[in-house]
Amino acid sequence: MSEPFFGTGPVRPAGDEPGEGLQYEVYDPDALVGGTRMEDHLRLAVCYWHSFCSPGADVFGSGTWDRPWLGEAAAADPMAAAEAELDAAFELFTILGTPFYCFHDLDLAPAGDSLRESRANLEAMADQAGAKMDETGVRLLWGTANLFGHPRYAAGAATNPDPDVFTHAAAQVRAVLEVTHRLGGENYVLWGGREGYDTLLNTDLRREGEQLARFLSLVAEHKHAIGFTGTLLIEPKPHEPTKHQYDHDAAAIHGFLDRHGLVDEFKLNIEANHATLSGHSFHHEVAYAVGHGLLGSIDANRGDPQNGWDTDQFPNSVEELSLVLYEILRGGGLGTGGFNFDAHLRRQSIDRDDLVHAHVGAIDTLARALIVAQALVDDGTLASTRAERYAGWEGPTGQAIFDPSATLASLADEAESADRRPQPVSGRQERLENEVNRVLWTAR
Ligand code: XUL
Ligand code: CO
Repeated sequence: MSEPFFGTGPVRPAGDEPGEGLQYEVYDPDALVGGTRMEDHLRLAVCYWHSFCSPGADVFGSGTWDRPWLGEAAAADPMAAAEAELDAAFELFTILGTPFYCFHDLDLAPAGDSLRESRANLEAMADQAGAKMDETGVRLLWGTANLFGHPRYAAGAATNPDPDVFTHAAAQVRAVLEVTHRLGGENYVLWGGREGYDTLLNTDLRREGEQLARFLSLVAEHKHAIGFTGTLLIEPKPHEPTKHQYDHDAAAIHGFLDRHGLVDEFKLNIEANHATLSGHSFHHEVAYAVGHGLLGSIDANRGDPQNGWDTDQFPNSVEELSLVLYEILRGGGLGTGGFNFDAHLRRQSIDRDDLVHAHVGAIDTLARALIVAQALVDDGTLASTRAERYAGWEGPTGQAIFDPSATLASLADEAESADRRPQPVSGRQERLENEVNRVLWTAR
């Protein structure tokens, strides 16, 4: 083991006696919330890419973060640089006490000169990651392939006009799906990085949709062929980098999967900032996924309310996350999924330990939101108000509408002959908002 990268020791759980060093305000892995350990509810994961693989550059300027394994070091000896990066990554996971991590193939290992060499690099680095996992007990929440960074993918991977790009993507996914399986990964994510278009002037929408469906069905077949029992996840995003991405939002993916007979093979990895980019709230996207049995996992971050792009900031809103966690708890929890921090520091956050502080704040925010969400479940006001609002559908008219023998005419005849005059009732929105705030302010 090299010199420690961070200047911080392990962050102590909130329940421990106060002492030296950092301590969580709220997060305590063993604390029970609704009878389940916090760690098991939240299944927290640190993402490799934003934390370790980027120097903090933006379109106006070069990197500002201290990541010594990037740049010249990576050019001189890419595998040694990847090992130094791996050391720092597992040091952070251990400091935070987070049970999971996530990676892209190219986060973990450098690309080689050929597909074969890239695969060999990935497998060699996966061996090292596996040894670190055994040593620390940290597990893999999901693996994924970077099918968007290299210029060959500028016009998409599966949806590229050139079929040789499709097979190149197939090779990358095969390699990282197998590595994910070997490392005991609990999910495999497909984010359609550039599966979309920049202009319709050169795009055959229908053909690209068929290509994407073919790719997804091949991935599902391979999952079964190798005996991978984890969950395949698709991550919705409406745009950025392309003008329009085919995996626009949860409902668009649901329709696409249904159209292509793939709905039983995939679930969704919902990302907060992608939800807001699509004009929905994070709450909406999670509620849609839970409501249709499609929730797989979460990429937790936030956007900036005053600008419109994917700023990937660490989450800090208990209010937003409480409603999200409320839906998740009511839906029975995350299953094989977890909360992955797909978030990065701001460019001016140049101290190494800023990465620790960012995660600590985000983890406490989630822990607090979990407590509020459980209190909302226990309080029951939202659930009972909703049940009461739809109670008519349990009664004779509601049942008759769904009776297969009903026709538009039979229902119309019954409405005319009974001469019922339905009365509007209050949606009680403000009262419900007050109820949520009451729990938010008082939950312990
Ligand atoms: C991009 C994004 C990705 C995926 C994994 O916006 O969210 O990091 O989560 O490829
Ligand atoms: Co993401």
